[in-house]
Amino acid sequence: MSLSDVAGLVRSSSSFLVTSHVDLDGDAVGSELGLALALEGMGKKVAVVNEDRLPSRYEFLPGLHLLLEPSEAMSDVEVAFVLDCTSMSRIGSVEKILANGGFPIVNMDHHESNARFGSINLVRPDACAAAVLVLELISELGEAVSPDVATCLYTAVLAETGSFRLSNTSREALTVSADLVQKGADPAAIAAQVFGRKAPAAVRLVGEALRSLEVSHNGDVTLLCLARNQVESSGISGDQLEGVVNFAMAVEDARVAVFLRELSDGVIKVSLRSDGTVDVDLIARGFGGGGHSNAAGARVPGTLTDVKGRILGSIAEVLDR
Ligand SMILES: [Mn+2]
Repeated sequence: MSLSDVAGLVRSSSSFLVTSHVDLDGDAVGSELGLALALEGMGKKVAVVNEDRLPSRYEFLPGLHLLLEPSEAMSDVEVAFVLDCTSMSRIGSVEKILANGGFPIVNMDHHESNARFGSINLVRPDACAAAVLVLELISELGEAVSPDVATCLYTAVLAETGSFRLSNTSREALTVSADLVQKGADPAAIAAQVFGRKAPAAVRLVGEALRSLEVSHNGDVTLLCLARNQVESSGISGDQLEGVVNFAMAVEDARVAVFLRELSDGVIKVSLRSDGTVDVDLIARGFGGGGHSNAAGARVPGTLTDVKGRILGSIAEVLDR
């Protein structure tokens, strides 16, 4: 099945559900809202449904009126789109809606490790972001890209390329971004929203994370962590900590950077980055997570100390190979 088959399915259907992975990031949110707004613009009924709440830094995006709670998801879905998501289990609780729905699932993703779980799978690992696939579908449909859609998709590319710094900052990432600016995305305004909206308590909490820095394995591995009580006493929501792992990756000579955050249910959220010489997707998959070779994550049950030991052990195994 190809892009034109998906376009045909869109034309012949009228009610859509759009979802993505848990631990919503910029590519997930931007791709979802961009696609949903484009479908709405075609006169379609569409809802964006996620397990997670929208991270506050993305509350500026257009299309928030299309977000529904999983409990509010409509019963007349004809087609579901799963964007930027490697497997059904990464969808979280929304998986139940899809598993029992009886409607086709269009899996649009750019992760190498994508499990091809959809009725239709459009997976292109060399795409810098899932948003690029959304843009290709809109173009296949012959629809114009509105300034609102351009804003969502540009935000996705900006976030997914780490502000055009990561190894997925391809020629395509830049040409697509230039095209989206042409269509109405405002780079400075978007960057200010995505990177400049932290509460003072969140900045102090990032400071606590930075003070926890540990460097090991002869400087190859850097690690930051935050315990549950640190996050809870700060009173800020964990989504304001997106990107903290990049501070660990900024340490000179670091090959693998780790950020561990203890969630309220005793699960540790693990974020991994690499300089490109180590495949952190492989490491994350060993803990039930996944991602890309240079940026991946997992949610691991256990105490901070226990999970830290296991993650560092797994990284050491790869480095010593
Ligand atoms: Mn992505």
